Amino acid sequence: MTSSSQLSERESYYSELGNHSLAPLWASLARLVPPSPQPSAQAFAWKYAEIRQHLLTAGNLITAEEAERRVLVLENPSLSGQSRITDTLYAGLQLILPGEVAPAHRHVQSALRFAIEGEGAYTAVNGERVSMSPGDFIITPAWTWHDHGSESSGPVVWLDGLDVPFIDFLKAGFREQYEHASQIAHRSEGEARLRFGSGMLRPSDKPTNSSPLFKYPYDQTKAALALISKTEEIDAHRGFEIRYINPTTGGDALPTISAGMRLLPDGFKTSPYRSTDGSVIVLVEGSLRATVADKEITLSPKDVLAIPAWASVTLEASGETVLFNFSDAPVHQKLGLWREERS
Ligand code: 1HN
Repeated sequence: MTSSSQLSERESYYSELGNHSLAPLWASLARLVPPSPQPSAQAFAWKYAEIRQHLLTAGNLITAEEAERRVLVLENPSLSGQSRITDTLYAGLQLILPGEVAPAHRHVQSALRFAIEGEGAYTAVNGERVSMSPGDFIITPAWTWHDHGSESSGPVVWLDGLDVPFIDFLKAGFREQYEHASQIAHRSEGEARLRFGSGMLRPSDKPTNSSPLFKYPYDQTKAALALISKTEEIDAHRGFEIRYINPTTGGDALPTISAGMRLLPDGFKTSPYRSTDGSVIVLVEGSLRATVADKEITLSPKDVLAIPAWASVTLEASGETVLFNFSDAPVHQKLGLWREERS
């Protein structure tokens, strides 16, 4: 037993240590090296019907040009002020209005876009414009110039997912503004698809960190999932699932973020699943009842769900349900840290 006089002696010793920039490891060892992952993020859902009106208000208050990016950050309530949806990922919803341009820049953070609402907007990546339609998955690899614009007649919204917290942790951030608002298009739309989307590479093509095929259209994703769901056996914990890959490596489209689409048949309920990567779901079609750790959440199309690291997940579909998801799994995998548990 430690006596109260010993305890108070220790307390004054600790505060004296603090004056010399020293700290006792034994006071923080259990927190530093937990027996299992202890994310700060909580399971949380954003209802699109509620966010949409706030986004449109932003559209009345500030232009895309002035904001540079007119985005409402999906900030996990347990990480308030930190611009994170999970402990390690950034996500936000971006609005662009007819005729607007979000000016060109580049940065070392990798980004994904998942198109949510509206037709007629485009993003340009390294001189090639691609149009965005709901369900399309588009990437902006690290250090590629990118700007967005809209020739639509209404609002266009997409979700941005970035590895911002990782770059912040590493203090490795660089960023540059382009000399004009929009990039000069020096490739025609579809060039990346022709070069890298047909299962062919030139002998001189080297593996790249990020996918050179930067747009993955929803109609193709949907067709692939439909075929798989008719011909393959369903995974009891995940449903039918595809992942967006980098055709030069077979790995994930981005070096830090894995993304894919899943299909759950009407009435299908997944068995409990958890993994060390924190993840985000955007419901595309159908309806989901999700249980994440001990929280029950119902999702409608366009709603966004944050799933903390190592939280147990079950999903129950009403109607044929399609969901987009992304996570920081590639970082775990490259460091040999990734674990999953199927129960
Ligand atoms: C960014 O460059 C975009 O290009 C969106 O649309 C969101 C969040 C953090 C840092 C950079 C964009 C971003 C971002």
